Amino acid sequence: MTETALRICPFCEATCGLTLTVDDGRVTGARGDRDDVFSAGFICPKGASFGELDNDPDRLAAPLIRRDGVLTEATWDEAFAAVAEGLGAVVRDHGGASVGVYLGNPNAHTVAGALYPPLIIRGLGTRQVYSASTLDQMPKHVSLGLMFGSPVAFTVPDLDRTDHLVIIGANPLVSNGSLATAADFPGKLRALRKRGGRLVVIDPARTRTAALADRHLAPRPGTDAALLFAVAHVLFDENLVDLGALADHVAGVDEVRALASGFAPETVADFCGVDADDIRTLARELVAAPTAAVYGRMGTSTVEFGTLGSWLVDVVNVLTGNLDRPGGVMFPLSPVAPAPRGHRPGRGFDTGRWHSRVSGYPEVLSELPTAALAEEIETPGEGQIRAMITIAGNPVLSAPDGDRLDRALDGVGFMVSVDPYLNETTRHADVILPPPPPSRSPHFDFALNALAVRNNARYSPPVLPLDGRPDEAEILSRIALVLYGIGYDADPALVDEQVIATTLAKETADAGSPVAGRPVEELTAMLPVGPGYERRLDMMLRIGAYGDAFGARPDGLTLQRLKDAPHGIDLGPLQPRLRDVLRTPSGKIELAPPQLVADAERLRAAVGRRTDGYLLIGRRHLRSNNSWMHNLPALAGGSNRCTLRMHPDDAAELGVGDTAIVKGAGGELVVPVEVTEDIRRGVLSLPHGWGHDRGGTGQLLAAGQPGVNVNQLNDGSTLDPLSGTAVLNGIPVLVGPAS
Ligand SMILES: Nc1nc2c(c(=O)[nH]1)N[C@H]1C(S)=C(S)[C@@H](COP(=O)(O)OP(=O)(O)OC[C@H]3O[C@@H](n4cnc5c(=O)[nH]c(N)nc54)[C@H](O)[C@@H]3O)O[C@H]1N2
Ligand SMILES: Nc1nc2c(c(=O)[nH]1)N[C@H]1C(S)=C(S)[C@@H](COP(=O)(O)OP(=O)(O)OC[C@H]3O[C@@H](n4cnc5c(=O)[nH]c(N)nc54)[C@H](O)[C@@H]3O)O[C@H]1N2
Ligand code: SF4
Ligand SMILES: [Mo]
Repeated sequence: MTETALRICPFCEATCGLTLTVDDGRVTGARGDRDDVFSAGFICPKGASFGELDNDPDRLAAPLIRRDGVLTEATWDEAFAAVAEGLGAVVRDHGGASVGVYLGNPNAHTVAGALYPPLIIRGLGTRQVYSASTLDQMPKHVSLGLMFGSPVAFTVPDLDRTDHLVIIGANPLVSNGSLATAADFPGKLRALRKRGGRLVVIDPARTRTAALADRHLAPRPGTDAALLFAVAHVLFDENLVDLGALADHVAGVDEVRALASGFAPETVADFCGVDADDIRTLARELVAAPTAAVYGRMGTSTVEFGTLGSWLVDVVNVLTGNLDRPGGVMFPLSPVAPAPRGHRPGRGFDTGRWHSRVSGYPEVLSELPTAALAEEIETPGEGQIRAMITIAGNPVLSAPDGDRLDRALDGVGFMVSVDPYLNETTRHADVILPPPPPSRSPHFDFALNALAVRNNARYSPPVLPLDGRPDEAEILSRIALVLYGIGYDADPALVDEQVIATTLAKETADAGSPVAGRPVEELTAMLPVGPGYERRLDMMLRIGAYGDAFGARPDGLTLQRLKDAPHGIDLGPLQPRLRDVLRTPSGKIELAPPQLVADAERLRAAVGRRTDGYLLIGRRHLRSNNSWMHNLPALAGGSNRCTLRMHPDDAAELGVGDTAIVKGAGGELVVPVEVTEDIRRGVLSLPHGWGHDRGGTGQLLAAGQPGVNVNQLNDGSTLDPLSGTAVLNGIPVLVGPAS
């Protein structure tokens, strides 16, 4: 029997609504849901492959336990018992603080990943917490925290209304957007140009996004912070600064003026590889446009000056009066954000409340740099990592120096991985607990709604039944039960009910809350009968910004309302809301936080550096997703390949033919070469997530066309100091013909 069902796509930040075709209990097709309030029918090749991914025969159907050194299928009860025993022993002998946790990217795309890992970390009481964030967006968290007092006060380009968009180091035509949740990013860029707006792209490669732009600047990798400082310089120098409505809400303008004075376009032009005139034009055009938004992503983040660059993106948005106004960059309001409580000065934001044991890296958002995970496992002494929990991550491929991490994980006392695949990382686990495929999982965008270019609320319940296996919420809850000392076989609902009780106690005691003073039992009794994650979601929606305040605002959101609107509820365009967002002690935007002012000195010193030599950058592909979609026939073929792109003049000069050898601080690789004019001279690009040739994995198709692991070129010693983020773009390499 053929049916259709709606399901939000969990494969990237665009969160498209899909219409799945279901035949006899299997997903056999996926198309864009034209009635989805947010995506209006958009879909990409990954979403269209939903069925193939859901049904991939290499997905683990049952848990694996290591027996006599070999991972073998086990029952769920045996697997949880093994986790209880393995983790229990390490916690008993060395304490919960000796357990490391690594959280990978898909945690941002699952209900379970949003709700349960914090409870596991709290249950352990560990500071050995690592995630994909320090391979990705951590610099943005730090700059937002320092400027606005909240590390999650994301400044998102108002794509639908802006007149002038500057994209720096992002390729949304391929990535479909990141830290700016927009279904059909390509369509929105075309619409911008159609309505007479302009698109500027700053990227060392002429990407698909750059090809669409009115103007493309191709800087040397790693130099955007200097370029943006020069833009600020021009704004001051030519009297173009206009804070507009922000004028009374900004501190530190004079400090920024003083700092920027050292970064004239003419001073940085060689370092950036961009003409001074082009930088001046960039600045003038930003000011001339009625509204403008500067948006930076991976290329401004995972670089040597990542936090400085992320900060300067918003410095320029502020100096041109484009922050918090329609057409500029704005703060989304998620349906699970707490109901705004008006302006209250906050405690601000700081990092370095503790430091990593071996290299002394500062904590950032209670995390340590993933680039330091291997040394924390390997180095003996008090606080050494003795056990690992990985959830939805593949750091052996995604983090620097995978060979070292591979060895380190091999030596860890006990490891449990929650992951649907046996891959380069999970092959080291003692127990693998596979979550069910997406068709059997619920979806709500806890994280990404706070990044959406239009406010909205959508929920997908599981499309298909669980068939006797636990969902990921239950898997993670049972790990939490072990750590709470309650026992894995207790009722997992206990975990959710405890969160509900604590949250409502706090909320009802807060005079600013819409449920202030109400009895907790009364509110708890109003939550729906159903899975714990649904009860928590309903609670969050009801005390949230659009919520029904448990009946006090009868028109407000509840989970039932979302279920009754399967194509979603549109909550309107982004609204100015700076006063609600600001949590700095001063109550102002801190344009010149001391940590950033100090770090600018490091940049100033770099501007004089030699600019010869090759720099390596990354590249994404439309039919790939980090390391874990190379196992699907529909996505793995054709141009989705692990090749080294280089400029023809570089290839000719070096005598490089079909194959090159690339050497970096962490190792060397022999790679097939793709010569193209679409990359700046002196720059090479190689995608990440490849290198599926380690053996002992269960992704057969991927292993058959493994590619190479670009992160092996990187020894992980170079981090953006303020955020602990690994430098993945703009790493110096040597390249030559492979003999
Ligand atoms: N050189 C270089 N390195 C990079 C990058 C780069 O641009 N260049 N990009 C970095 C970035 S931005 C990121 S986000 C990281 C990603 O780093 P990771 O998150 O460590 O790696 P992924 O490849 O995304 O691995 C995701 C894992 O989640 C599993 N998974 C998929 N769906 C589910 C699910 O529903 N539940 C669970 N529990 N598991 C699931 C997959 O099987 C896979 O093992 O890589 C980083 N590494
Ligand atoms: N199809 C597909 N979609 C994805 C993913 C995927 O693997 N495949 N991964 C998802 C994830 S985890 C993330 S975080 C997002 C990332 O989303 P994006 O940031 O949009 O994606 P990237 O392709 O990494 O874009 C980074 C761009 O920066 C450029 N660049 C590199 N170095 C520099 C530099 O120093 N300066 C400047 N100005 N530019 C530079 C690169 O050439 C590249 O075009 O994509 C997500 N979406
Ligand atoms: S753009 Fe992203 S969310 Fe939309 S269908 Fe593709 S992978 Fe899914
Ligand atoms: Mo990412």
